[in-house]
Amino acid sequence: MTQSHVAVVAFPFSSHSSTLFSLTRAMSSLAPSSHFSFLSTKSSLASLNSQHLLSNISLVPISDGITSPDHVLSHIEAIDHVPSHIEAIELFLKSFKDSLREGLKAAEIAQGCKVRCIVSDLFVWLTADVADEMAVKWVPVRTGGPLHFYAHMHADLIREVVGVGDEAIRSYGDKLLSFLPCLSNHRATDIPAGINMYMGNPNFVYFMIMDRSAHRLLDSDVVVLNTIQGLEPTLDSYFQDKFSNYFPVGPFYLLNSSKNEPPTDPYSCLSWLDQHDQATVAYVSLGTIAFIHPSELAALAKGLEASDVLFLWSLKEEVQNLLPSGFIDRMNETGKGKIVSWTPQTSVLKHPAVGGFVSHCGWNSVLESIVGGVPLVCRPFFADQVINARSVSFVWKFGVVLDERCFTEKGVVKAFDVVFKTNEGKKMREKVHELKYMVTAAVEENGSSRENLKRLVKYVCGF
Ligand code: U2F
Repeated sequence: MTQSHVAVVAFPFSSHSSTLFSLTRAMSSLAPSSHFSFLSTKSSLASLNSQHLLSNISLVPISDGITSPDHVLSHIEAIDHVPSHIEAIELFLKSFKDSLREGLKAAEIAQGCKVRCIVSDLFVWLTADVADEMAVKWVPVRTGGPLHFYAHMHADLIREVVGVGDEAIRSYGDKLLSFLPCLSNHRATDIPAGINMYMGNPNFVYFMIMDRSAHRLLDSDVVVLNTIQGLEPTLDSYFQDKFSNYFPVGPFYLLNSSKNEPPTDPYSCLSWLDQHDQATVAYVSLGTIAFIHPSELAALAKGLEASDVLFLWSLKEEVQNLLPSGFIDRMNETGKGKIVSWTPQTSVLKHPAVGGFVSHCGWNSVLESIVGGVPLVCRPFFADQVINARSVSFVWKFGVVLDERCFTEKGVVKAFDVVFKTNEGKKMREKVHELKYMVTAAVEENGSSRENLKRLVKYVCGF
């Protein structure tokens, strides 16, 4: 008989749902007599690696907010290069509460058991209202970089001290934000653009999500983070003081026993890497949603070709079509680089041939780079990526940020020279190895993330 029924609610865009699914699997394997209903949109559920589905997890579809089957997302073919998912997010959020109520009802009927607790991605902060209606606990989970949320939780103070708008940011210059202990190594230009309303439209849906969810989090006494105790000690102290139930249980993807299963590698990336010497290949991936302008894409391609470092590039097929003509063929013929639409990234980063990672600094990629012991070349785009890139280069010192934070041919060659050929690069490798030991120890038996996971399971399942 099911002891308790826990609902887990995903944000169905980018890597958010698969990250939360990793945590769900880890919780469910510690609580075999509890049931976990994982709620997300149909397409997001279909993208999960559900061969790992345990018998006490069920997948529950909720609406994506698209009411007519003929609805075509207007940005999909956008010539102004607005990412296609923005309108999809707006539609999803519009009907979210109703969809969630329906999904929860269906889950309760299917299990014959009331939901006792709702764990949700912080990005679907509206879940908290539904949990209140049902008089059950809401347990918010931050899948991305926690420091970024700390900044949003202090948005009013940052606006007051730094000011608002591009000019305010410029005149604050390179001064460190020492008025906030956890951001005392960061500058005004590192904080999320939505806070100071610079760089574009303040109504951008991501800014709204961060703002609302940070406010909602301030009212909560519980938070789950995809981080490791000790990685950012000042931040640990803040969260520990602020939340009576603080659960740093990352990296989520390392909590599951299936880590020993062979990776899915449809493009034979690992055997390609096997042919190369230690630390001679740069791995390039800009995550699941960052959009790169074609002119910058061409600059990156030129830089990769001009440098004498080999490369493996994960690049979606539709974006491969935007590469300069002849580039892919030349790289294949010369063996200089391999371009594929998907890689088993966590295994790639652990391969000895990989000596550097060109990344947008999405939080999962940062954690996976640490676990692989690989220095980063950072080209952050938005959200937490800018703050993460600063932490990587200035606080943890295992990477470089590209000049002007964007790709140029010269910039790529210069960054590769530093990471692959200099003493500075060697030091970065040593630094990232120190972090790697801390992070991997946390998920070992008795490690901090393992122990915190046990506490979390007790908290959500109520035993
Ligand atoms: C959003 O980030 P992204 O999904 O764009 O990027 P990551 O957090 O780095 O996650 C990408 C995941 O996809 C995997 C990779 C990561 O786990 O291993 N992957 C892969 O397996 N193979 C590939 O060829 C390419 C990727 C957001 F944009 C960020 O700002 C946030 O930090 C992040 C987390 O919430 O979500």
